[in-house]
Amino acid sequence: MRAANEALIVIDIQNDFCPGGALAVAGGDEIVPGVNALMTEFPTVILTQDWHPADHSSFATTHGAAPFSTTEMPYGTQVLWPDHCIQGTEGAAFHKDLVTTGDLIIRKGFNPKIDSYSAFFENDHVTPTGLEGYLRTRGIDTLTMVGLATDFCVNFSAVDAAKLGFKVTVRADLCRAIDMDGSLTGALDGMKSAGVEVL
Ligand code: VGL
Ligand code: ZN
Repeated sequence: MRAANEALIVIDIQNDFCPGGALAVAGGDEIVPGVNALMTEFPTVILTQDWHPADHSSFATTHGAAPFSTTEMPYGTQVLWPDHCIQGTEGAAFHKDLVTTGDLIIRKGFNPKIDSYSAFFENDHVTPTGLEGYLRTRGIDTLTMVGLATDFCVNFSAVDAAKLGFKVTVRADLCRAIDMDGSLTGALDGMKSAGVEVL
C-alpha cells in the first residue's frame, strides 16, 4: 500500500468515452482492468465524472456547428464536441467493469457556460471544483493519474495539479487519447514542461 499522502485520480472512464460511446476514445475500455488493479495500491481513490447539462456550451449542437470545430468563448478557444456525458444518461455512467468504490466522485462540466476538462478548475482556469481543498485537508500531496482522455481531461488535470504544487505522475499506459491535430504530442510536451512525470 502507498503512503497516506498519496491518491489515485481516475479520470472520466465513462461509457461515452469508450468504444460505442458518443465521444469514443480508441481503446478507452482497454485500461479498465489495469486501473482497477492499480486502485488496490492506493489508500485514497478519487474518480471524476464529466457531467454536462443537455444544452452545454461545449456541444456543437448548441451552436449549430460541426463537431470538432472550435469557437471563441470569453475564456478562450473551445473545441465543440458531440453531445456527451449528459447528466443522468447511460453515456455519463462509469464503464460497467470499473470499480467505483473510491472515496470521492467529483463531477465537472455542469456549468452550462464553461467547459471543465480539469478536475481542479473549469476551463476559465479560475473557477475551482473544490478538489484542491479536499486533497489538502486530507494531507494528500502526491497524485497518480489515469483515465480518459490523455490529451484533454488527464492533461489539464495533471498540469493544474503540478501548478498547484502537487507531485504528479501520469501513467500513460493507463490512459488513452482523442489525438486530434497533434493534441497528444502537445499534451505530453505540456505535461513534461509543467513538471509532471509521464510514465
Ligand atoms: C473530455 C472532451 C470533452 C475528456 C471531456 O474527458 O477528456 N474531453 N469532455
Ligand atoms: Zn465533456
